[in-house]
Amino acid sequence: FSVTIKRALLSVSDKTGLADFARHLVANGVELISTGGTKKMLEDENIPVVDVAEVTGFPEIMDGRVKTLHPKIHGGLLGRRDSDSHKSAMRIHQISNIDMLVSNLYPFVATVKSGADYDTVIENIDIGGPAMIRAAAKNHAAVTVIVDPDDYEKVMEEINEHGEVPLKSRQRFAAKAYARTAAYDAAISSWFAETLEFDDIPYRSFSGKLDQVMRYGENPHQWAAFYKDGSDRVGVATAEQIQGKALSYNNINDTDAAFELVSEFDPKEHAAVAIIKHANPCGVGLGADLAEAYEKALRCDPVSAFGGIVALNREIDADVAEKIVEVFTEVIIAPSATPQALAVFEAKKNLRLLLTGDLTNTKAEGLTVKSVSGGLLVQSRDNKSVADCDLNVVTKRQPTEQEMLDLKVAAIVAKHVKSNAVIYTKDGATVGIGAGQMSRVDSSRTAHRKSKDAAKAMKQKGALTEGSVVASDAFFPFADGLLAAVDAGATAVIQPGGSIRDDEVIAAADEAGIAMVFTGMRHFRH
Ligand code: 93A
Repeated sequence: FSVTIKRALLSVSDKTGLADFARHLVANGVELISTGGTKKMLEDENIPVVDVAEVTGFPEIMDGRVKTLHPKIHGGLLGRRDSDSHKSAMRIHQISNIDMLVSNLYPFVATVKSGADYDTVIENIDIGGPAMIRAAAKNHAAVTVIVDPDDYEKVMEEINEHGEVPLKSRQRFAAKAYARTAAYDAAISSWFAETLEFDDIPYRSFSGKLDQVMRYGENPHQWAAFYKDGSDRVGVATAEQIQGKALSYNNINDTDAAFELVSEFDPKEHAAVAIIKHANPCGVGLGADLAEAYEKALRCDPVSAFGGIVALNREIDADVAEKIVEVFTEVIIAPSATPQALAVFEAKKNLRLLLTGDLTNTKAEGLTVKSVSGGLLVQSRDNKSVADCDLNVVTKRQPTEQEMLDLKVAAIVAKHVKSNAVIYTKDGATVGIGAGQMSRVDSSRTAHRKSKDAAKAMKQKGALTEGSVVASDAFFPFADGLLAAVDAGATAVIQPGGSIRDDEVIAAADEAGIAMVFTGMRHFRH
């Protein structure tokens, strides 16, 4: 049978590009049918169109809740062109074929985002649109379904070239259509769950829109793609890339980690810079300005900083830009950059620069998803920090004011380091980072050893950790982890507390004459 398009139904909320597309269809002899708003818009453009009510013989009722939900529409979309019984049913009931459906849905997500009230959100659940889209997609053997204005161009080209839309394209559009209705329903279901705090909905879906397919994943033999979930949370997904090659899978992962970390520091209080490798910081520095903060961050582990990702919490100026380009850097991310800083980066063609306009909201709610064999692990994101804790000094010695500041910085950095995380800080900068070791003592020792290397690189004796303070992402199960920190030269410790051997650990701290603060909040990160 022929799949020449004779009749098309157009019913869209997003009317972008529709007039040109409709004109093209009319020029190719297609009859158009439309619902109220779409019809009005086409008529305003002088495009001939038939009212859907004329086709159904039934008016739009209930404020438009029922407009296309009718056998004349659904029969026209679903009838098999190769079935005598279908053809006979169509004849008997005076149903005509609809060969193309162009539909996009009531803007449910945008309505939620706009902060609309409950009733308005409910009214923006589209019923007729998804029903038609699913029907047309099922009958892709004969029907073309278009849910995305970005596809109009391709369809026009195909009609020009073949006089029809080829089967392969109709199949592709059908796949896209079901992905669209699935994502739409997922958004509705999530909204109910979030708004009404139903946390036991048996099927919870997570959906995103394909943004880019990468050359490869974490390794060259792995396929990878970036799907954006449409949330307006500022970050790597919303950033504008000013220069450099496309971001790789690892770049996106690391850049996200970097920006989440610097966003913890209020730019009005401190300039903050984080240098990230393999999603762990290899240096974090605070300063009066970014240049100072960068120098302090770099000092912690200049060897690892090579090929790293640099995140900054203020507008990048030329001073810090000059310093960053001295070290081979993969990606830079910041809220903004001065024209002078942009000029410095421009000379480094391969350097990827991302500007976000703002810091990310570290307090935002949201979910993190991780796949395991046979399922997905889902949890609310870790949106708390040391700032939310009641701090409790458990030792005889109180931390000094400077120690307290550094303890808080260390605790914030520890939240962003893979467990077991042990972080030494001094004068508003990390001086030793122990990440991802299976034992806390090992993390403590690794940080100490690396800090000796860093001291050597600066032609200093000993280790940078001498006279520092230390944070641990989880409690010290035994005194040995704490003693390793004392051994590295720490004078104060911050940790969640809560071990059954807390007394032992506190006694060891008192004996060593150091101060210890309990936060009551663990920050595992795996
Ligand atoms: O309210 S609905 O769920 N009931 C329907 O029967 C129906 N038919 C199409 N929504 C329905 N639509 C939707 O109306 C389409 O999906 C589209 O988003 C919108 C287009 O309406 P208008 O042409 O009046 O702007």
